[in-house]
Amino acid sequence: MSADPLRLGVACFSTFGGSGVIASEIGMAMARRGHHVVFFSDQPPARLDLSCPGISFHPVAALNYPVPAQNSYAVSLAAEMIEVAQTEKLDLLHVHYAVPHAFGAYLARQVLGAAAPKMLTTLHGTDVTRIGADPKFTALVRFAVLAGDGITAPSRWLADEALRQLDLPRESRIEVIPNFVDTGRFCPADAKAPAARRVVTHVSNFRLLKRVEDVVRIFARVRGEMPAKLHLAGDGPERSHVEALVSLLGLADDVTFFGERVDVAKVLQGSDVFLLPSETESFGLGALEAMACGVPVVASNVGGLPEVVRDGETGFLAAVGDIGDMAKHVRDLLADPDLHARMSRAARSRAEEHFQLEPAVDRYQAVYRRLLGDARTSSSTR
Ligand code: GMT
Repeated sequence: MSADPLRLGVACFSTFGGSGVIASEIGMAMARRGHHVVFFSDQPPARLDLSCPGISFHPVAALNYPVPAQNSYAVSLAAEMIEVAQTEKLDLLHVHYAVPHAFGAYLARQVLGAAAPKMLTTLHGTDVTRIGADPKFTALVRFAVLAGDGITAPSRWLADEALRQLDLPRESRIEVIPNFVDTGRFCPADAKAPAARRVVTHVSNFRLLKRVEDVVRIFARVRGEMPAKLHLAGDGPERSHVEALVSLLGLADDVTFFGERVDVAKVLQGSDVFLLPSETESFGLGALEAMACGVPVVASNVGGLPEVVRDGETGFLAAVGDIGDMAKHVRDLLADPDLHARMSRAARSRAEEHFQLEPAVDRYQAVYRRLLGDARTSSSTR
């Protein structure tokens, strides 16, 4: 139990995506340390355990008025934050993904005035690389990000990209706290369990930038040369196109769609290679979770992925859209047990050595304390 518990408000997406996972894991770890953590979202985030003591959830209700209701999430979030900040005496709002969460927190703080909680914004990726990069939104995103007391990013690449895309002042401090994984839960399959047999896996929110059709085309090339299975977990706007491509290529018997309601660790433990051919990725949490399960990764050489996957060591990186090169790497891994075993061990070791959950939470806790002007270090509250 912490000697001096913090009272935190966390805003994040509830959808199947890394930012909601990271927000949930930090919040639950802080609650286990004795802090009080309130979550704000449209519904409980997928991996948030509401039975965890110290966690509470406040749904962000849509405006109960028909005309402006559609795009009112930031306003509804602000209203919820204002009420809860007062009743729960929140010390700090930690918003994950700038749009719309930083807007909501900014509005709430304006209303609360001097009594407002501090504000930390964690950038996650497309909030900068897509929305922030849209000239129509750049000034707005820049304003909301700078309106808080601190900024973090999960990779050096995204921090640099935010400084550039949002044209942040040179003195802006974006602290890089790499994403992390619970290596107890995400671990290699039990040696006694049946070994995966040439199973290629992809997990994502099936957005266009994930290039899930590339996953299917890469798999088709591999499948043309050896028996193999493709496991797809997650859901999103591209799912129906992907299903159509699977049928068109005659792969339906070898492809399984698990959807979102799935134990991701179990899916990863039943696979041999993880594929992430994205167009952009600030970090690639799915790749890290695969590595923690001892699954080598074949991914695009973009964004923050090289900070996660070591090319030629824990998997392979290839140019975006180079289906041939990625298929070759997948085939090599499936056909060469020694190469696979070596990369599997290296992947697990890298996750254990560089991306553990508790040290990352220590760093977030230290940022919270710093923003609150608290001289006590995070170690005094462990
Ligand atoms: O844009 C997405 O793919 C979803 C987004 C999210 O909200 O989870 O993912 C971003 O944040 C993750 C957690 O930090 C990162 O692992 C993903 O790489 C990042 N996605 C992109 O940059 C495209």
